[in-house]
Amino acid sequence: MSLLTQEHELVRKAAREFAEKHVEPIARKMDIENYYPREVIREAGKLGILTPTVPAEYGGGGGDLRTAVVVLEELGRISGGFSLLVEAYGILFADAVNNFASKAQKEEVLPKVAAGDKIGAFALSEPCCGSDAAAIQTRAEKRAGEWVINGEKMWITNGLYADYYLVAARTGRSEDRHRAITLFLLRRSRCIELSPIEVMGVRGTGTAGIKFNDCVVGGDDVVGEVNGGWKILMHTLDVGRVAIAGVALGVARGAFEEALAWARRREVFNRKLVELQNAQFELAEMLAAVESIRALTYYSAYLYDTKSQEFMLMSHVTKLHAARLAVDVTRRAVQMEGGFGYSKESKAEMFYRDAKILEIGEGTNEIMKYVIYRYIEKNL
Ligand code: COS
Repeated sequence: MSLLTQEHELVRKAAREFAEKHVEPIARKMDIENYYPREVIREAGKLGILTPTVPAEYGGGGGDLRTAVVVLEELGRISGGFSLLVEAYGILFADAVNNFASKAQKEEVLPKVAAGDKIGAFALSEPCCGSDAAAIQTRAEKRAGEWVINGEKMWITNGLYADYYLVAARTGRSEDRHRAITLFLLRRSRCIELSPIEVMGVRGTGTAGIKFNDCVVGGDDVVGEVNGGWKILMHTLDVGRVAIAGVALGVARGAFEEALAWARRREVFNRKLVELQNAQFELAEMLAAVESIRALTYYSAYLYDTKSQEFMLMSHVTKLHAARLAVDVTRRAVQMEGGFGYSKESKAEMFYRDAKILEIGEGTNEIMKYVIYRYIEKNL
């Protein structure tokens, strides 16, 4: 049984063409100059690629999670940075808004974000707390019927350029941890102070530190319910973890293709590199890893699309393995290319750096194991 339909394959074709035509020319510029591809984002918007799961009535791709994974795989094969940018944009921000925001909020935000005219960012992590999300300190206080937000966020993808932020803030006591967190839709304004963060890989993604200085929003800017933000965060991260596996799949595939092309053209000891059994075994290891990521990722996306109870566990199993395997495949690709692989001329070098964040972002490997162990404790 194939987990992908003909429709998914059509999306793949369109995403691949888009990636080769529009992303390939700017992939290195993103990486080397930390260039944020504002124009290519607009181009992606025209095809529904930015927000694969947002309904077509809002200008999104109208697909399911498998559709999103197909898109992220194809983008990641060309640029880990562009794929991650779209993941944070289309899943963490737009899919969350689509799933949990009010009709009025969706009507305001989604058409512009889906088109790439306005940028959306998901703002959860803070300088104090990444893994321990229930400890966040950004605070929203009710004053005269409005909410006033103060605090600081960190590592926010697309944060530098966003017009809309989905902000997690504390709306009760710190001791109440995850039961006192609310999500707000915050529009870009002068109360927001942004600072760029230089990162090792997935560069050109507009990663920012953000300070909120008395940002005022109305009661109708609450997304979901007051003190009900945690459920939205966890659901969004569960989905995001499979989407990240889609990025990992693309990056690993891209690195494998690089290594294969290199081994076929490189001459060593009067032979092509690919004729040496070590190179053949390495390529076999890489493809085996790529196909393992593929199987896990599409299976988990299918579990979500079919509302299976197994989804939550499998999203964590998948993210854990996909991220590790992507680091392994990209490391092998660099090794196969030798000195060239270590140079800035090589795409394998970029993929290797791009892969590392996948073991950290949207839940570290350790958090994946924490959640999996909680499952064992409760169910087995
Ligand atoms: N999906 C759905 N629900 C989840 C969940 C998940 N993945 N993980 C935890 N929960 C639920 C628990 O079932 C529990 O629910 P109840 O209050 O109904 O019992 C609640 O959330 C609190 O869970 P727990 O007691 O395990 O909370 P902890 O604070 O110990 O742990 C973790 C929460 C570590 C799982 C959470 O903070 C987390 O995911 N951290 C990583 C954050 C992250 O990925 N940041 C990166 C953002 S990059 S965009």
